[in-house]
Amino acid sequence: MSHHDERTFVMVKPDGVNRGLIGEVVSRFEDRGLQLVGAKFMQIDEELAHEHYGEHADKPFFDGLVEFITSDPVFAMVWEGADATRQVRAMVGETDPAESDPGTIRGDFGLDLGHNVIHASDHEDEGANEREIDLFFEEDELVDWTRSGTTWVYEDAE
Ligand code: IDP
Ligand code: MG
Repeated sequence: MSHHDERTFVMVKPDGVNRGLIGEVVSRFEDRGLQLVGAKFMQIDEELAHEHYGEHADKPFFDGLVEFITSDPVFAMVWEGADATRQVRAMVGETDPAESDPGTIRGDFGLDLGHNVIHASDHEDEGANEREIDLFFEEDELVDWTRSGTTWVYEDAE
């Protein structure tokens, strides 16, 4: 393992999928130099939605959030790279697209808190990345590999 191997969970939500933003989102992380190690186009069921968003179970928006996230397919991904969880969150923007800077994914593609295009593991929630990866992916669905371009991303790459 090197410090380039941090993994984080990312998901294009049903609004992003319906708006045709899967490719755009994937491109941004690829362009940054992060490496894809897993991806799955899937529909989230009620049980998985409750587990994934369990921390929000007592919030007034919870039922609507579960209904939204189960309403249509999502594109779930695992991205790997140095400081991946924090870097991806910075690229995603604030929870509310209206408060997100232009240049971030939510700041470029969203206007509404309830439809904010993308989910990414919270870097301030210790272990959220591993927990969410385990929830959505089996071990054998993640690929150990090194993208050839990655050797040019890091000065100390082997
Ligand atoms: P995050 O996605 O930026 O980590 P969280 O606070 O973890 O934001 O909330 C999870 C998701 O719940 C948000 O991405 C958004 O889809 C939804 N959400 C959060 N707060 C609200 C709200 O006040 N109204 C409606 N939906 C909300
Ligand atoms: Mg969160």
